[in-house]
Amino acid sequence: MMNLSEIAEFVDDASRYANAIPQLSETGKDLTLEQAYEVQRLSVQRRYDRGQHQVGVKMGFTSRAKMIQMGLDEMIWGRLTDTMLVEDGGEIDLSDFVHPRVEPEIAFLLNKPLEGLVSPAQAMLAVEAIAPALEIIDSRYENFKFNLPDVVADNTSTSAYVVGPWVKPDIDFTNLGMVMSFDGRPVQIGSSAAILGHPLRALVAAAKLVGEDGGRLEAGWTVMAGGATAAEALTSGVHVRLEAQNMGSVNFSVK
Ligand code: 0L1
Ligand code: MG
Repeated sequence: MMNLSEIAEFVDDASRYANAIPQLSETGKDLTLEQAYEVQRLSVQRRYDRGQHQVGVKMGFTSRAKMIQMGLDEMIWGRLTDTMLVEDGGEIDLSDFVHPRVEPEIAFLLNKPLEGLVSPAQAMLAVEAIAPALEIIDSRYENFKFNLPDVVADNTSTSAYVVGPWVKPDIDFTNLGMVMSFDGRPVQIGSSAAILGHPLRALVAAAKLVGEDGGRLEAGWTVMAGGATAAEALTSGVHVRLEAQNMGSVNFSVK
């Protein structure tokens, strides 16, 4: 059995070099959820050691659609670093990924820290802006298959994200239509309400889960609320666009 640092190196290398690896839980590396978060911390520390820095967190499994697609039903979180951000309208290269998928999300930009148990109203006071966003998830596990500790150890499949224009959070974003298109053809249609009934709940949950881990959400950070619909596999040459009602759009292309 490898120790937690060795497992962290194993998942970090898989992400760094875009290599598929066998599921930890299927190869004698069964972790508790607590150990899995420690592996995540150690593996992202390896990114920091290479000069990256944390710019936020992402929530996972905050919608029924995502839970059903992956067969898991507990909320999880992962760490976003600066090099994961792809500019709006930018391009990604498939060879940097194992088997990437994309999903429509809402992003929050914070203007003050949030820590532990906060009310939705308190969370809202820390929101500088919101934006339509796309998360590119890329489980490093073969066949995109994992159990909860596996995916947590793998930084919850985070690999890249694209954020559209930030808008003031003074619009009602409880139930806004979200249409994700590939080459102009809608592939996923949903609503911001699919995210825990209101995306702000994902921010409240992020403050709680990160707080339980001994940390806090920092001013200036981006918090990704989680996929509102199932994710779609990316293929070479595709142009992806998310149009979010009253919020604007965000797009990128695959080389
Ligand atoms: O937004 C999400 O729900 C992402 C979950 C991450 C796990 C995955 O689906 O690979
Ligand atoms: Mg996501």
